Amino acid sequence: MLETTAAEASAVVLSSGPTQAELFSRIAGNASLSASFWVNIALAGLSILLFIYMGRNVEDPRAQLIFVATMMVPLVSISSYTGLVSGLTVSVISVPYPGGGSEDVLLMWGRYLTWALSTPMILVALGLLAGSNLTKIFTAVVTDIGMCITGLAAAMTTSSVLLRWFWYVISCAFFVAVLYILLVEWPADAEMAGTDEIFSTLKLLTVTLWLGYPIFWALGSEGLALLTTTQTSWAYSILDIGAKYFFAYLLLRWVTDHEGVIGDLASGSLGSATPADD
Ligand code: RET
Repeated sequence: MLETTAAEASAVVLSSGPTQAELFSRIAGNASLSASFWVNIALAGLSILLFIYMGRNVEDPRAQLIFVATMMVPLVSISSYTGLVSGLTVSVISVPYPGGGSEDVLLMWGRYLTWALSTPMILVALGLLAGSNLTKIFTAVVTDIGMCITGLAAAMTTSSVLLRWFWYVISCAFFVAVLYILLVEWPADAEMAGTDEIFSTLKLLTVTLWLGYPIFWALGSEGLALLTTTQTSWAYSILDIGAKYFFAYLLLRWVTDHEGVIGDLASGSLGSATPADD
């Protein structure tokens, strides 16, 4: 009886994996992996300060809303990377591979979780810039959250390799809806709003970099394991630098220089807060 209890207790310990302190020292002991986190903490911090400074005189409410949404991106990012570097939002899981077999991998699940907050902010800012209506902004945001949460499910599924990749396909389907809005709906809205030049630059940057995430997921340690955990982490960190801080800087610089254009955008979109019927 006592023996069974001891066996059960050790099974619980084994299945619960490394402690947060162990994960923390494991990450700290890998200089390159740590650097992939710290670079983003530093850049997010600098971006927050820069954007507060850039936004100090913005008065138009729509321009202010673009600022708030965009500033959330580095704020979420600094929290996300602090979670990763501290070992709070990482775990070791046994990833099953399509070719058979499985391997213990450091899963950075905090990334997917915080993307569900940061990427909708990017889309809200882009939708507002394009002068889009509430219906399209809502659709972009909910399909994007769907993409992030099902991506998290893909990364965390260890029971079946097939279901792991099925989640991946579901996430990609959500992503296609986001891409459709970015590539078809909003360019047309932006043209009518007179913001098409900056919108097309940001659209190109966003679509190109965002496509990198599912590609590196598939190639990385959580997918086919053609890349190591550290290489995968660097890939995401570099994509993040372009998709978050550089993107935000380009957008906010344009907004501060063209506050009048933003202010003139049709109040029929978000202003009336009713879904448009176009
Ligand atoms: C996952 C894996 C499953 C399939 C797809 C993915 C897409 C992720 C994307 C992430 C973008 C993140 C950004 C973060 C900035 O804060 C979840 C990797 C489609 C597009 C831009």
